[in-house]
Amino acid sequence: MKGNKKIMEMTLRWYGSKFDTVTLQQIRQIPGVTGVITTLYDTTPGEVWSRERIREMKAEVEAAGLHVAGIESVNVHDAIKTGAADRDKYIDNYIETLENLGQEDIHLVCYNFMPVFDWTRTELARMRPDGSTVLAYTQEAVDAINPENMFESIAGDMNGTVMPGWEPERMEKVKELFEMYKDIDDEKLFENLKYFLERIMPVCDKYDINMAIHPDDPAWSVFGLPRIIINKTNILRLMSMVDNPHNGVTFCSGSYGTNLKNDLPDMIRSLKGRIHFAHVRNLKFNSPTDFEEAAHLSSDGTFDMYEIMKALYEIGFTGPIRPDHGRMIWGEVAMPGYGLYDRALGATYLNGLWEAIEKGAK
Ligand code: DNO
Repeated sequence: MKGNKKIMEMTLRWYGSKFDTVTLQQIRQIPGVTGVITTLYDTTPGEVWSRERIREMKAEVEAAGLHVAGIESVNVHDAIKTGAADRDKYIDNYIETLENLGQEDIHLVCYNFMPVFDWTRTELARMRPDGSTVLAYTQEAVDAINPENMFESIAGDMNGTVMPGWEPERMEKVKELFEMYKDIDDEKLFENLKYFLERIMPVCDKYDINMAIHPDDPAWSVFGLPRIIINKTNILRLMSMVDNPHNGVTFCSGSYGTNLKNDLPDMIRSLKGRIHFAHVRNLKFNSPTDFEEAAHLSSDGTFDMYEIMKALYEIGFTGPIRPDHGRMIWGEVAMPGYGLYDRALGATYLNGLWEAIEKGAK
């Protein structure tokens, strides 16, 4: 929301001044970008965020002429995901964080319910014909990893770096985490998610906080772990399980799009009123289990980006939207997927599509 009028708002994800190579001043100069999506980066899942810290974060962003359009993410503790005996303690903390965010006028929270790993890629810098490098995934590479030596082999594959989306403190205790999830199947995970959402809905209703679940990426089970936020059937099931508009979705085209059976514009239309946040990016498939993250432009990848934006426009989408993983171009050195240049191109392209769709509809 910008001012009092609800509109689609172009934003960029920002990793905070301590970690990000991209500055707020640079983001401010991307035409049409008015907000950032960020989080408190030195907190751990399960911890209560204080109002003071939230205020500091907002003040820093606002001093640069931008605003905090939403939080990505308030991570969910594994005790909640696994339904452990102490989950209520962590849910109480989550509720307190939501309360503090609401009191500081923040109304969008993106989160995920993926066991152990957040999004997973197997290459951080695959070279494309134009010399840019991109994140890529092959199922063969995942299948070659022995889950017993998970941390070592993943760290090795990535030259000692950790995936930008992964929470390092979770990587260190990966074996323990696998143990926690050993009796959790899809149904249990659904149940635990429902329990969590039912408990947090009252505070979301009170402060008008939109919860926006991020899909699992890739949209299938990896390393034998259950994954449920993967397709239309499951996401609609979740929407009706807790049928409150504050129980909503981050529509991420690049994550749902990993499964070519997912019809993205159709999914968007079926989620009318429940999409609170959109991540829009393109993928290029070399085979159904080998894909790379192309430029945002339709012609560079597999998705019809015009149809995706049109579906969002047609359902009356009014939340923040952001370009997603960008290619590394023009010699930029940044966190894989999260440099400035290609995401700025992405934002501009998406804004162009939106303007054309909006004007064409009049
Ligand atoms: C990847 C991101 C994800 C996302 C989380 C939400 O680039 O979209 O890491 O932030 O899954 O909790």
